[in-house]
Amino acid sequence: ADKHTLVLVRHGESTWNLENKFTGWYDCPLSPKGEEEVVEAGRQIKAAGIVPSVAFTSMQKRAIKTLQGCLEETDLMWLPTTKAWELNERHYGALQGLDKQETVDKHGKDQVLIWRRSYDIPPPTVDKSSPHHPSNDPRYADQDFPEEWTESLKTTLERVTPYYEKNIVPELKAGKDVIIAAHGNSLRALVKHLDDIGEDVIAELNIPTGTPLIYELDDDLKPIPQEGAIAPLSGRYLGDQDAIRARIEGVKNQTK
Ligand code: DG2
Repeated sequence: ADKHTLVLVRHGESTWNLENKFTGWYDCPLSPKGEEEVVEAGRQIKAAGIVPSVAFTSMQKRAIKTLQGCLEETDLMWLPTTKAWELNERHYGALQGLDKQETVDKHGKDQVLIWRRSYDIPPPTVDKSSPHHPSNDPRYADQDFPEEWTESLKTTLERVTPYYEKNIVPELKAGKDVIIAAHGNSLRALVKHLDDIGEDVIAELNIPTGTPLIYELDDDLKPIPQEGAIAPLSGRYLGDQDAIRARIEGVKNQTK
């Protein structure tokens, strides 16, 4: 039977990850460390002998640059690449631009954890008067977003999953191995779907920056559990497993 390889990679550390700010759809670049992480991610993909034949990313430069870094190291910069807003990070509503720790000091860590990790409780909304509302950004000119905008993991999943089914599944079924460079929460939504992870369990899942996550899918595109996978994921992270666990803790500890 055919095996289908799907490479997922959260972008390398961004400047706003470094500054510990809620980012969402704000288009910040990679930090210098993030630039290094994506080169390393590309090297690991190459060393694992993985050769994707089609690529997807979001409309945000931290993911686009991450994809380019991976493709540069694997000498695959020519790959057909689709940039889709549906793979964007979860919009963080009125939290975008705020310091994560200051927000804890103001609202308490329980409330902030609800905003960061609950399945269906969204952060407060922005309206069209905010520079963070997508109607003020020309890249979304073809889209119509509600007057009051924010996203929970649930509503993020409700755009990531249909996009995956409609645009990425056909490539996998055609025998192509796929690489997707995206974001902490858009990838949490995608792995929730792939591994059928429950709402309580997904709340505990943090995805590290710049670390390729390799899924092998069967003919029905169900994940085949990989050796070395960290539950509840069936996919395995490439690289030093202790360093990866430390990176995962780092994401969690952005709000203490
Ligand atoms: C981070 C995730 O998104 O933040 O929007 O601040 O993956 O694009 O860096 P990313 C953000 P948390 O949900 O982990 O707070």
